[in-house]
Amino acid sequence: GKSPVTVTVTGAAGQIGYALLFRIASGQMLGADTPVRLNLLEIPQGVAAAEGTAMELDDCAFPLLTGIDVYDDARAAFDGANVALLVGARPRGPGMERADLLEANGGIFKPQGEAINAGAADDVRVLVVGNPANTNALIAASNAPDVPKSRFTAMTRLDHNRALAQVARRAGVSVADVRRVSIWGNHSASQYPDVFHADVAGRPGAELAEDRAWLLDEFVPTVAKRGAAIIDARGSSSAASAANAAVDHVHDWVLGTPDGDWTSAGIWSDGSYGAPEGIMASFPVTSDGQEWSVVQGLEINDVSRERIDASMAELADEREAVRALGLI
Ligand code: NAX
Repeated sequence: GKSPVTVTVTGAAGQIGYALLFRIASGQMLGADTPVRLNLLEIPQGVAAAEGTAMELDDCAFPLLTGIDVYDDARAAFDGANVALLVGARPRGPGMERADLLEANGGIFKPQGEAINAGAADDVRVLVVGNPANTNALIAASNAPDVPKSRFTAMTRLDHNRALAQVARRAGVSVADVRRVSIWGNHSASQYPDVFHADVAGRPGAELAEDRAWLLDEFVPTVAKRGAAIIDARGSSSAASAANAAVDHVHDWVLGTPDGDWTSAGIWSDGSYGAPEGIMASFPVTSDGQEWSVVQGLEINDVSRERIDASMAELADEREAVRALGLI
C-alpha cells in the first residue's frame, strides 16, 4: 500500500484538536487509502491532555493510523511533516491590544515557521487555523525561506462553508446544490463573502443579491460574525465546524477541487484582483491536487470591490504591524 503521510497538528489538546484528530485518523482528510502518522505538538502544560487524546486514538483502532507521537518541541514535531495543521495560537486576552496579540502569536508562529523550514518534508503543506490566521500564516511563511510560499495557507474554509449554508437556507435549496461562493480578504469581521458568482441550484447567485437589504444587512454580517454568534449560543467557540473546515481544506488541496466548483483559501497573494502582493489573503481558488490557483476573470462590481479592497487593506495593515515588530 501507500506509505504513511506524516501529519503534524499543533494545539492538539485544544477543542479543535479534539474534533480534528479523529477525522484525520479515520481517513476523511487524506482519503481512505492513505495511512497517516500523527505528530501532536502542545505546550508543556498541554502534553498530558494530548497524551490522553492519543490514548483514545489508539482505542479507535483506526486501520489507517500507523503511529502517534506527542511533542512539546516544534523542531521534533515538524520533522518530516507532509501536512502541518497549525491550530494552537494565543487568544486575545482582556485588555490586549492588536499589537500585543500579533506579538504573542509571533512568538508561536515564527519558531514554528523556522522549524518547518528546518525539518519538514519537501512537499510540506501548511494550513494555519489559529487566529489571526492570515497574519500568523504570513509570519510562518516568512520565517521559512526555503519553503515555497505556495505551501503556506490560512483557513477561510469555515467562512466559505458558512456562506454555502446561508445561501442554501435563503434560496430554500440543498447545500449540495450551491456552488462557487467566495470568501475574499481576511478571516476577520472585514471578510467579504461573495454570492454574485454563485450557482444556486442552477440560478445565478446575483439574483439573490438583487435584494441588497438581505445581502448587506443579513448575509454578509451573518457569515462574518458567525463565530461570535456561536460563542454566544454555545458558550465556547466553533470547534467541530472549524475542524470540519480544516479537513475539507486539506482534502481539496491534496485530492483536488471538484470540476465546475471552487473553494476559498487564504494564500500568498500574487496581486490578483488588485490585492496587495505578499499578504496571505483569501480568494476563490481551485486545486489540481498540488497547488492552489486563484479563479481568474471574475467580474467584480462596485458593491464587492469596496468590501474586498477594505479587507485586503486590513491585511496589509496587519503585515505592516508584524513587520514593525520584526516578525517578518
Ligand atoms: P483551545 O484554546 O481549545 O486550544 C488551543 C490549544 O493550543 C491549547 O491546547 C494550547 O495549549 C495549544 N497551544 C498554545 N500555544 C501553542 C504552541 N505554541 N504550540 C502548540 N500548541 C499550543 O482553542 P481552539 O478552540 O482549539 O482554537 C484554536 C485556534 O483556532 C484559536 O486561535 C481560534 O481563534 C482559531 N479558530 C480559527 C478559525 C478559522 O476559521 N480560521 C475558526 C475556529 C477558531 O476560532
